Order: sequence, then C-alpha cells, then structure tokens
Amino acid sequence: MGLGVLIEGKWFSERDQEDSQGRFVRPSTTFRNTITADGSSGFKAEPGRYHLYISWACPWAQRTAIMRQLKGLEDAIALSVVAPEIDQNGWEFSSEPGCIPDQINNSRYLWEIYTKAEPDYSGRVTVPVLWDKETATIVNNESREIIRMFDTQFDAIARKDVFFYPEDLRAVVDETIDAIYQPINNGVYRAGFATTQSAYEEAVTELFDALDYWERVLAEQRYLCCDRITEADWCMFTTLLRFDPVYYVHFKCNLRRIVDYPNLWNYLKELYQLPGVKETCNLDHIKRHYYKSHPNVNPTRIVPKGPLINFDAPHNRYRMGAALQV
Ligand SMILES: N[C@@H](CCC(=O)N[C@@H](CS)C(=O)NCC(=O)O)C(=O)O
Repeated sequence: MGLGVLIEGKWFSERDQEDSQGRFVRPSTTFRNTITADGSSGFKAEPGRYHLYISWACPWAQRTAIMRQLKGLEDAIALSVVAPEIDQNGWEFSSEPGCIPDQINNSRYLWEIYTKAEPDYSGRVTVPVLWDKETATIVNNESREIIRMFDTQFDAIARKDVFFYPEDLRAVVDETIDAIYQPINNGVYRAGFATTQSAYEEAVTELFDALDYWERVLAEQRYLCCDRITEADWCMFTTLLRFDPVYYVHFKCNLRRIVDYPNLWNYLKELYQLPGVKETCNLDHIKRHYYKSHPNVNPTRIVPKGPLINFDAPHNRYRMGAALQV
C-alpha cells in the first residue's frame, strides 16, 4: 500500500487498509484529550504551551491550520509542517519550501512524536497532531476535535473575535459535520482507495449524491448551516479545494468537477478568498502528496500539470446576504 504503521512502538513501512470487500476503512484516531479554557481537563488553554504538527497536503490537517489562522492563534500555537511526499518512513520533516522542521522534539519522522508520547504506541501515524510541551504528550490527533478546541476554548488568547460554533447553531453544525464526513470528506478516499469495482461505485455514488444535495442547499443559503460561516464550512472547504486538482483524477471521482457546480464552485472561491485562508492552501504540496505517495493508485508517480483553476476569480455569493467578517 505504501502507508506504514507503528506496532508496539516499532515502525513498519506497509499496512493493509481495506476490508475483505475491498472497501477502504479509516480507523479512528487514538489521542482524544481536550484542552479547556479553565484547565479542568488537565490541559489548560495557554499561549505557547501547545504545538501543532501538520501537512499542507492533508485536508484534515489544513482544517486545523485554517482555524488557528482565523482565530489569530499563530503566536500562541506554533507550527511544524512535514514534507509533502510520504515514503517508507511515513511523514518526514524537512526544510524544503513550505515545510517547517520540528523544533520542539527535533524529530526526523512524525512517528517519533507518537513514540515519544507513548513508547508502545500501535496504530497509524497521522497529521494533524496537537502536542503539549508541558506534559510532553499528544493531546489530540483528530482534526474535528482540534478545531473545536481552537474555536471554543482559546477566547482569552485568540487575537480575533470570531466564532464558528455559535450557541444557537450547535446541533446543526454537529449534524452537518457528521453528514458530510462519510460521503464527502472520507468519501473521496473510499472511492480512491477502493480495490473492488463495487466498493468504488458505492463510494462514488454516495459522494456525488451528497455533492448534488449540498449544491441545492447552497442555492438557497450562503453557507452549509445558514447565513453564517461555521466549523462545518471549514470541514467541507478542504475537501472541495482538493477535488478538481486531485480527487477528480487521482481518486476517479469524475462524474462532475466542482467547477461544474455553480453554487459549490462560487462557495469554494468565497471561502478561499477570505483573509488568512489562502495562506493555508499549498496546491504544490497537495498535488505532490497525493500523486506521489500512493504508488498502488499512481505507479508512475507523475504529477499532472493541470488543471488550470483560478480560485481568485470573482465569486457571486454576495447576492446571498451578509457574510461573517473574518
Ligand atoms: N481522523 C483524522 C484523519 C487524519 C488522517 O488520516 N491524516 C492523513 C493525511 S490526509 C494521514 O496522516 N495519513 C497517514 C497514514 O494514514 O499513514 C483527522 O481528521 O484528524
């Protein structure tokens, strides 16, 4: 497969990731502690205490980078960025353009962070990783939970007064994040990593049914949950950004492109153009990661030149009413 795994603290460069029907199965993440504003969880929101490990290529990790940026947490939570291509050693730190080496643990590979946190760790080594310098452990490696913590627990530290989980919308935000996860965020991977025709077709059908549904929603309202940007929009955004450059070709999600959906496409451009967001969009890392890191999907590891997409082109979402200022 080309993706590795830690077993009792030892790195192995190959692992299986499909079930007996050829369906891609994403195991759940393991570090699930929370940071709280008052420290009641054992991890208090404090400036300089936490460190975020990401890849610009990864849609889950980019969610956390976006939230850090939009909340104005760049000074409070420092960043390390791995190299885009995964080889037999998994994610690797580097000083090539766009990367930021690990100045906290001085690791060469990301798996070293996992074994520092838990010497006998068994499981996948994924980004994002939120590291606590004080207790020298991983607080959490689940993007959805990390963005929630940045959004709701760092009020006293965040430089910007924006919220993406408003009290009156909490249920609908959670439902929407759930609703888009399996068919869309994970759906592109289920299509791309399927090893049987039926598993692929199941995933691709569910994916496009869901995109068609949200296209209709966005014809009526500006964002996924209402007329305000919420965490659900950022969960959707990182998948849409990669769709035409990568998923359409590499993962065979090719019934339609995002540019063929007028509402999704304009919505994608609007989110991309909000201040701070495009700084987290590294299409070079994104393309190199996918096309070069999955040799079973793309054995030549050739990265296509196109498509030519202008995410900065004007969008038409203003007609839908006021946007949140970020
Ligand atoms: N559930 C995790 C998923 C993270 C994830 O799967 N990250 C991928 C990159 S896109 C990864 O690090 N994969 C390496 C591997 O599977 O070995 C989250 O949302 O944070």
